[in-house]
Amino acid sequence: MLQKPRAAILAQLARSRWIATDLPANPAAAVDPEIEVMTDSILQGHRYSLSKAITLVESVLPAHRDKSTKLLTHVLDRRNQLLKQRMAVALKPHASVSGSTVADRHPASTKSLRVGISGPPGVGKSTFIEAFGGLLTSRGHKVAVLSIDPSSHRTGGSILGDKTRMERLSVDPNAYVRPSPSRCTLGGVAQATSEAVILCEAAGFDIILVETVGVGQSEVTVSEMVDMLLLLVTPAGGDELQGIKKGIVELADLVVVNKADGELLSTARHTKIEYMHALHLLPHSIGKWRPQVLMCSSIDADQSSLIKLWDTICDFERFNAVRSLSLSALDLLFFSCQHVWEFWNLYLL
Ligand SMILES: Nc1nc2c(ncn2[C@@H]2O[C@H](COP(=O)(O)OP(=O)(O)OP(=O)(O)O)[C@@H](O)[C@H]2O)c(=O)[nH]1
Ligand SMILES: [Mg+2]
Repeated sequence: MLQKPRAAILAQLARSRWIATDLPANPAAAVDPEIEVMTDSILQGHRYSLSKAITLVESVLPAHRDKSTKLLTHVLDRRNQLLKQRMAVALKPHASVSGSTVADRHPASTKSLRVGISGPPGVGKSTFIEAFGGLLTSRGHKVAVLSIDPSSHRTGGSILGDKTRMERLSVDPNAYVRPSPSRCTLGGVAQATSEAVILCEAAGFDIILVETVGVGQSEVTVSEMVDMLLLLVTPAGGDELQGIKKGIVELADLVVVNKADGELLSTARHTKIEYMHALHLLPHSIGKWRPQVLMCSSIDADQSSLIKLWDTICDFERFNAVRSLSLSALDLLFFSCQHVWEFWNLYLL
């Protein structure tokens, strides 16, 4: 069970960023010098403090739970202040582009994109993240990689495997790779991962990649904490498609047929068409993003498929930005109509 303040923090921050400014201030957290120092260090992007903080939120010791709740609250408070300052600067007429305030230059005052990467074991998630993460850091992004693998306590080899498959990203100064927490339950792992996401954002990582093994329930959990869910599938015939749970495909914003290279390229093309047909049969709400199917190779040197994938992710972001703007405008219109109607009822009828 989540403790109440912790649950409140997570509920508010599961998807949003700076909206959680109304969180009740926690004076205890503000006066704890250790929390203060740690928060400062995280906000300045120091990865040692970030790792220490993630270890703290992963801990199940009661004393650590209390401390990590204080830390999360304080980190959120401070980050929200920085974001507010940044917004204020941006809204000022003739705001300077170079940025003169602390918030303007602060790594924690940028908006982040959370992408969940899921798929069956062996589909190539880690290899994909290594290649895709490298592409993003080369374009000036700061990328954090977190993984949810509730099976790792059984197999025991997954943590080492991921580290060796993300060799370059692990030593990239603009990337941060965090192996799976070793808790046994999916709920426990997911909670620690949500909190780790918050801490990585505070440390200035603007793209958070959350890797999960395709075991069904973990996709549902991950899809609730990310902006976009990417489902990696292997180039295989219809049998494979039958085997993948319908629910997982329904959750995906992008289906990516991985390993589309060499001898597998033509199979990948067929698989792509099969998934396009399958997605076409799923119900689709008007005004919502229609999931797309792409092919990709994580080992191709030219990276063109990864670049196309990134462009599609950007399209998705733009689509959702426009959608939320239109929804806000509709809300406003509805609100005004309601008031006109009340006024009409009260005074004119
Ligand atoms: N040809 C080809 N092979 C790939 C590609 N991506 C990954 N592989 C290979 O697929 C195998 C599995 O890759 P991983 O990245 O470990 O897969 P994973 O999904 O992370 O595996 P788990 O973490 O164990 O679930 C490795 O042998 C990779 O070399 C690709 O784009 N093309
Ligand atoms: Mg992996």
